[in-house]
Amino acid sequence: VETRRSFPLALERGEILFWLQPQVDVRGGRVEGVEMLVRWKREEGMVPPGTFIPEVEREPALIRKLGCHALSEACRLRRELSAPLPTLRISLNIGAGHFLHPAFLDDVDAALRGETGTGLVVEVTEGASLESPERTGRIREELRRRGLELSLDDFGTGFSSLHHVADLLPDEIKLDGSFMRSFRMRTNAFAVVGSTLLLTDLSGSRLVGEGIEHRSDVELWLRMGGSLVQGYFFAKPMSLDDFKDFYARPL
Ligand code: G
Ligand code: G
Ligand code: MN
Ligand code: NA
Repeated sequence: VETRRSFPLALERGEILFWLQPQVDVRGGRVEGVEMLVRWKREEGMVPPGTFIPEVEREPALIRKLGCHALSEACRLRRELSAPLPTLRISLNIGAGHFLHPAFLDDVDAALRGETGTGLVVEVTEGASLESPERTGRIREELRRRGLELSLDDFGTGFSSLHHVADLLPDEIKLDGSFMRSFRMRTNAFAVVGSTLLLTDLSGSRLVGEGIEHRSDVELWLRMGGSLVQGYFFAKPMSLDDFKDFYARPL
């Protein structure tokens, strides 16, 4: 009830902003992209999304508002970073309730304002894409027509079958961070990651490893044949100013 009333006001007041977490190509040794992660800037400090996103996601009007805000901020960020980093990918999270909303593509167009969507990546959870595979496939086509890419987030935590991935052919898959944790405990995660890498390689998409926290995670990822990672080992989500410093420094 608190969030339901205060979130729209927070949006109007400009208290909802995005921090950026770099996505690194550990093979090439460079920053390839950033994921925008929402923060609520209150007088008391930054509120992490865990405390309000679940409530926002339960309210279709709110998750759509947040998604529209993310889309327009992504376009703004792309303009701001286009000179120093013309090939940087900018990823944003779209909640299931917005992604499957009949007006989602209109919202994308409103944010693009006639520009191409090249460089923008829409992340949707594996679960959301499974709710409606046909619709997800159609949206993916429409996004692609506009130059945007589709990424399946939190991959491996749901019950998505390989059929689903083969039908959908997302541009990117983000392997959930829990695989990194089980990697460290030497379970069969190794086999799962290896086959997911093969799957993405053969289908011409990218696999991003999440939750990379240690140097040994990077080494493991490289040994498996992976290249793209995101995680605390390289950087936590940060402000735009901090990100500009981050990419100016060698990795
Ligand atoms: O940034 P953090 O690690 O605290 O994010 C926690 C959760 O909130 C993650 O599951 C992430 O996907 C979700 N999240 C972060 N930013 C956004 C956003 O802009 N929109 C939506 N819908 N979810 C987000
Ligand atoms: O969108 P998604 O659900 O993937 O959100 C990513 C979440 O994971 C964010 O809340 C982000 O802050 C968090 N995160 C990013 N890197 C790491 C990491 O290396 N370890 C852990 N535990 N969390 C991470
Ligand atoms: Mn994400
Ligand atoms: Na994830």
